[in-house]
Amino acid sequence: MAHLGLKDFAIRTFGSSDKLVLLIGLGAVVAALAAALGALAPRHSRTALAGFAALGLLAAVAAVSRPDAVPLDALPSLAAGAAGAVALLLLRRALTARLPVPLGHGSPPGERSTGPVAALAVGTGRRGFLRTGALTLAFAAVSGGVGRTLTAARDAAATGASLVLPRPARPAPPLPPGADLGIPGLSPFTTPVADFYRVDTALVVPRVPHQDWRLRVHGLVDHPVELTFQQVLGRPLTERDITLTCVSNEVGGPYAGHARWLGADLAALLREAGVQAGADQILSRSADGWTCGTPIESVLDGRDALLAVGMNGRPLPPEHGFPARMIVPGLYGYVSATKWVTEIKITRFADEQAYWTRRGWADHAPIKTASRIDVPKAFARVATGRVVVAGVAWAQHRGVAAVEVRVDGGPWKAARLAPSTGPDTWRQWRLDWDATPGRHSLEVRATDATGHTQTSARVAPFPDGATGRHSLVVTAG
Ligand SMILES: Nc1nc2c(c(=O)[nH]1)N[C@H]1C(S)=C(S)[C@@H](COP(=O)(O)O)O[C@H]1N2
Ligand SMILES: [Mo]
Repeated sequence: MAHLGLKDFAIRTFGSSDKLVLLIGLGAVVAALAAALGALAPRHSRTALAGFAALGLLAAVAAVSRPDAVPLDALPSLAAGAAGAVALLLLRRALTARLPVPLGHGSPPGERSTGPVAALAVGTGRRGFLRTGALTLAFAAVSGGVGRTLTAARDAAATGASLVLPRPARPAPPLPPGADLGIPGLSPFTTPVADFYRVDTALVVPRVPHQDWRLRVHGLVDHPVELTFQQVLGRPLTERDITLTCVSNEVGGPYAGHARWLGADLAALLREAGVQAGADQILSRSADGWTCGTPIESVLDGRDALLAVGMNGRPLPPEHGFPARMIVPGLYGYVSATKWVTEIKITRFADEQAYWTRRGWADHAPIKTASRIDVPKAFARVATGRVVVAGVAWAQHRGVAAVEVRVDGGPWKAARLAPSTGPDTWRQWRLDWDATPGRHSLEVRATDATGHTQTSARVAPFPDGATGRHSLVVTAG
């Protein structure tokens, strides 16, 4: 069970929006280790130097073990380790050079000041130590600043902020009035891009300039193709409302969002390439090396699978896959929604596995029927009398047929559903409840268009999505 827990932790921690916390934590740990090595240095200089070398090596191994790594990626880490060691030597020389008896083995005093490292030192004694320290800091700041400026310039070119996307050849049907019930605290029907959940294995968002981007379609196809971003924009584009959900979403969890996507017809692209008999998997790969296995039949069965370039009327933001990503209605994101996609290989499930399926997650993962109470919030205090209970429900590519709510385990009552926007989107719902004073539990369940009603059996997200009903407790009065 422990390894399942770890996988869950990994998909969420490295996946969700807590990356800033992760980065700050990493920085703090490295700073603490460096300080400890510095404290060690006066008495155990060899150990301290070895410590910096080990830190650099560790970081290099981490960098090279990333899915898209090239050997050169080890360089910054090795350089950082070496810089740490050199700084340590400089500072130590500066501090000890004036001491009457040199530390360590009794080498002649002259040797210490003529060594290559001592020649770099800018002073000796306490003043020298401070000056060397200041110079070391300045060097770190300048090299860090130069690095940041270079990445910022590259990022600006990569964001595509100035891009204007073509109009869709097939626009999305307008949303029926009332698709958004407009209830305060209820998730808006269309999730603003800034609030859209983010899940991926990338610690730093990949920045892929659209000018350099290519999509290669190959494998078990008659005509391999390679597309530029301009060529994708030149195809007839489809606009569709599709709700995305993550397999690691717990019952009542936040990892679902709705957007209006714009993209090229993925099925048409595959048909042009000519899928060969026997192929059953689309193995897609992102610019950062993550892979995803999608059943071919789900993309070719007539649903609106997209090679998406737009989200809510704008180019994809870098966090959500600029310049292009896959969107396949009805399947959890890890088997359908490759961001920063650069490669589509037609293959067979029996021959190749993708990033998460190699780690035990299911290779076929349709989104399970689910519902969530958004208002009132758990443990909220509400007035007695009429209380609006509201939320969202989803059952992508089947459609939500009914939502029911019950209070304190009593009879199920039908909630009022917002008008349908098709089988691939979530639906908002509301129920007016007459609250009596005291503590109450609220519970929700959805039924999809195939007649399946959510079970009460609680199952964890691993390996193919959670089941169970969302419930919460509120106090009226
Ligand atoms: N390149 C890449 N694409 C990815 C992932 C990833 O880790 N790397 N994660 C997938 C998962 S698990 C989900 S749920 C969706 C989330 O898409 P979003 O971050 O745009 O909400 O992206 C999918 N696409
Ligand atoms: Mo996911």
